Amino acid sequence: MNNRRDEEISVKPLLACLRGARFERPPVWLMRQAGRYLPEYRAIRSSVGGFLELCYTPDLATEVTLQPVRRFGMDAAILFSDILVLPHALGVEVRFLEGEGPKLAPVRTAEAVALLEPGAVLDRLAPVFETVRRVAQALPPATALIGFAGAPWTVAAYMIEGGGSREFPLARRLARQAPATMTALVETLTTATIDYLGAQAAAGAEVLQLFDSWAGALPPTERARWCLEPAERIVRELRARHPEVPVILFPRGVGAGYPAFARLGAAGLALDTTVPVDWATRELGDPALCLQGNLDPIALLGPIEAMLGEARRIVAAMKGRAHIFNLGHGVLPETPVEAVAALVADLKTSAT
Ligand code: 1CP
Repeated sequence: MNNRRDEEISVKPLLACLRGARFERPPVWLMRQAGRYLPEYRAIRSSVGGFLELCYTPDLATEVTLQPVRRFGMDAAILFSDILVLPHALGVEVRFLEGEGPKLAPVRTAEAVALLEPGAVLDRLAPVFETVRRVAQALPPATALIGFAGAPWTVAAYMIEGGGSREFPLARRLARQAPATMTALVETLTTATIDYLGAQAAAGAEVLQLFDSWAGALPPTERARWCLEPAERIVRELRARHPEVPVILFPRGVGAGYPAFARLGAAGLALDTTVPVDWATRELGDPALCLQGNLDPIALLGPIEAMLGEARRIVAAMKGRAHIFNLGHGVLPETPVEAVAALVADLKTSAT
C-alpha cells in the first residue's frame, strides 16, 4: 500500500466504504447516472452520429461522464461506455439503433468463437483508457472513478442472441446443447475482461464493477459454471494485478444465490431491487463486505416524498454495515432530473 493510495482512500468516502468503513450518511452514485434523462447528455448525443462514436471519443465521453457529478455531486463517476464495446473490440459487428437497443452479428458456433480477436482488444479500446485518464484528472478530490465491464455470461448472452432479449433463450439453449462452444466463448470473454478491467485500473479507475445483468436468467445449477466461476477468476486475477482496486459484483436477479457471490473475494456486492435489505444484512455474512443498492429506479418517477421515504428506509436498514447507496438497476430515461437532485440532496443532508 503506497502513501498516495492511503491519502486517496481517506478523502474518498466511497473507497473507504469499500474497505469496510461505515458512514452516518452513505456515499452515493447511481447506475446509469449519465444518459438520456439528462438534457446535457441528449445535446451531446445528438451531436454525434452513433452511440459507439460517443464511447470512443475521449473528449465527449469524458464530458458525459462528468455531467451527473457536476450537476448532483455524486461520490463517484462511472466511466461512460457500454458493456458491448468488448464484443465490438473482439471484432463483432455491434450497432445501436435508436429506440431499438443494440444489435450484434450473432456468435453461435465454435467457428464464430474461433474468429474472435482477443489480441486486438486493448489497442481497439485505447480511446476508453484515454477517457479514464482524462476523467481521473478532472474529478473533484473526494469523488471516486468507477470503471466497469459486463460479466462474461451477460456479454455472451447478447453475443449469442444478437441483441437484447427478455429471457435470452438462444444463449441458455447453447449453454446446454453446445457446452464446449459456450466454454470457449466464456473463457475468451473472461480473459479479455480481465485485461480490459486491468487496463482501466492502470489508466486510473479506482473501483471496478462487473455487471452480470442477466445472471438471473440462468437457474442456479447453470449459474455456478457460467457466472460464479468466471467472476471468481476475474476477482482473483484483478486482486493479483491491482490489489488496491476493489471490485463490486452485480449479479442481478439471483435472489437466494446472492450469498454465493458474497464469497468470491469482491469488496462490494450490488443488490438488485428484489433483495430485501434486512435479509441481505443478515445473510451476506462478512460485515466488511460492502453492500450497494438498492432503491427501485421506478421510485424516481414519483411521488418524490414516497421515493425519499424508501431511500431513508434503505439507509436505516443498512446501519452498521458498510453501505454505498445506489439503485437496484439503472436510472430510467424518463426519470425527472429533479427527482435525482432531490434524492442525492436528501442523502447528503437528512437526519439519520
Ligand atoms: O443512444 C443512447 O444514448 C444509448 C443508450 C445507452 C447508454 C446511455 C446504452 C445502450 N448504453 C449506455 C451507457 C451505459 N451502459 C453505461 C454508462 C455509465 C452510466 O452508468 O452512467 C453503463 C454502465 C452501461 C452498462 C450496460 N449496457 C449494461 C449493464 C447495466 C444494466 O443496465 O443492466 C447493459 C445490459 C447494457 C446493454 C445496453 N446498452 C445500451 C442499451 C439500451 C442496453 C440494454 C439493451 C437491452 O438489453 O435491451
